[in-house]
Amino acid sequence: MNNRNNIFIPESFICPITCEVMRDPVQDREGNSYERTGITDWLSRKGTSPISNSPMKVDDLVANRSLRNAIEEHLGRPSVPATKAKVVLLGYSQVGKTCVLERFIRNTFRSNTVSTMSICNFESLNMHVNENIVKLEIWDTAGQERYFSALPKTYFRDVVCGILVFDITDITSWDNIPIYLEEMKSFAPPDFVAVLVGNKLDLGKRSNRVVTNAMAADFVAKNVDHVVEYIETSAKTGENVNDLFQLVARKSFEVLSDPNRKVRRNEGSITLAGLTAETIQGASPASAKKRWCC
Ligand SMILES: Nc1nc2c(ncn2[C@@H]2O[C@H](COP(=O)(O)OP(=O)(O)OP(=O)(O)O)[C@@H](O)[C@H]2O)c(=O)[nH]1
Ligand SMILES: [Mg+2]
Repeated sequence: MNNRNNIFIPESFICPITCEVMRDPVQDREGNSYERTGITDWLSRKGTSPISNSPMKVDDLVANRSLRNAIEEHLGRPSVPATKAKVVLLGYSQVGKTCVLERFIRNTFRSNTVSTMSICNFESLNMHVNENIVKLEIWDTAGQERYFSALPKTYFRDVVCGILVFDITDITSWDNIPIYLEEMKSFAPPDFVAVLVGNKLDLGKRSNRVVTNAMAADFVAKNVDHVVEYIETSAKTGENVNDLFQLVARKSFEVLSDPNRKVRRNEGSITLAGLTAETIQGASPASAKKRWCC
């Protein structure tokens, strides 16, 4: 039992290495949690678990978000107010949008999923960006056209960051990426950022890859106004999934903390509930050009 500044702190909130309340807990394969910096430093020197003494690597560690949220909840939420960022997952059906989100939030993977049919799935959690806290509100969308086209355009109104997901082994999913970007350009605030994600990296390693790094890099280069980075993930193995959302939190925070943001959002025309005059007046170029590969 711990008592710091008259607040009761359960043992499970204390890192066994640093003996401090954990801010960024990570979990090993045996289910033990540690403060990230403490265990990283320990492993670089010893290479074994401090609890069982068995061999352990930094790669064996995964973020323990539920514990972090529990700690923050217990301590009365973070002292720094969170900046809220609406994030939307977009991409063709079956590319793994729901699985990537599940991997990040619950650290689980299902090999048989049901296609998302609504826009009701959203997850929210706090992420640290240096000393700041960004509350990511991550909305999953349906990739199937009949459900996606039913998505109200107001849905994009306050989106700060789009995660454009394709499957590196599926060319159709790649061919559809520009459609999602156009959709965001038409309906999201003008300063939105997008991260391009090539998912199913585990399959690509078995020479099934059809979308190359060069193709993705070329797309980013041609869309630098919005697409800020390309990252490859595997929801199955978890590879780069945490890095993806850390990147999303960082980029979202950059957008939201830009002092010129408000000015830019109102630049040149009226904005009605986040929609620009161009959007209000005419049909979007995206919807005119829309081509779905079914
Ligand atoms: N091998 C492998 N399979 C994956 C990966 N991510 C998702 N899958 C599989 O791909 C299928 C589709 O995953 P979902 O997450 O449901 O795809 P989605 O993009 O949400 O699909 P919609 O909801 O229809 O838009 C499932 O069978 C998953 O198990 C991955 O990284 N590697
Ligand atoms: Mg889905």
